[in-house]
Amino acid sequence: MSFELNKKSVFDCTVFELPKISNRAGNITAINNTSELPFNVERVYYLYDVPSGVNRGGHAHHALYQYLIAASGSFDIILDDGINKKIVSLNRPNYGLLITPGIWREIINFSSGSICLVLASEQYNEDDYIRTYDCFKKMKS
Ligand code: T46
Repeated sequence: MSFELNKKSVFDCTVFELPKISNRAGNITAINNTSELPFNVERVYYLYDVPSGVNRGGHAHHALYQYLIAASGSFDIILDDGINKKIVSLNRPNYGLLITPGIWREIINFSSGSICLVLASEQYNEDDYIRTYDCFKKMKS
């Protein structure tokens, strides 16, 4: 594991606002590679129809950067770097959370009908996942 991954902390994971274009017909938010996001988007996916009380995530990534948006409704993200934890709430479509590699995350408290839109820096690769907390703690030590 690289020193870079080891030193990533929850404080590197920030919420930032996206531009919003408003008129009488509503709002548009556009996301352009590299101008709004600090990575190139290689994949887009979204979580929806999450049953009440169910959590998602529960893993970390070796290399993946992701930007999470509550495209509809709301949810909370618990971030954990092995030392510090923080909870972020997302509930507006023009705000998103950047999650760096090397951060354990759980997504909880999905509101009814919520949609978690995710922009990711890599295509899906199971080898990039750290799926057990024990492995995660070893990698961070
Ligand atoms: C993350 C949170 C926010 C694919 O085939 N392609 C994909 O792009 C993704 C994301 C998943 N899958 C498959 C892999 C599993 O068989 O879908 C199944 C469920 O995936 P997972 O358990 O990883 O789903 P979540 O919601 O727990 O986690 C996902 C992302 O994997 C993860 O990176 O941060 O959403």
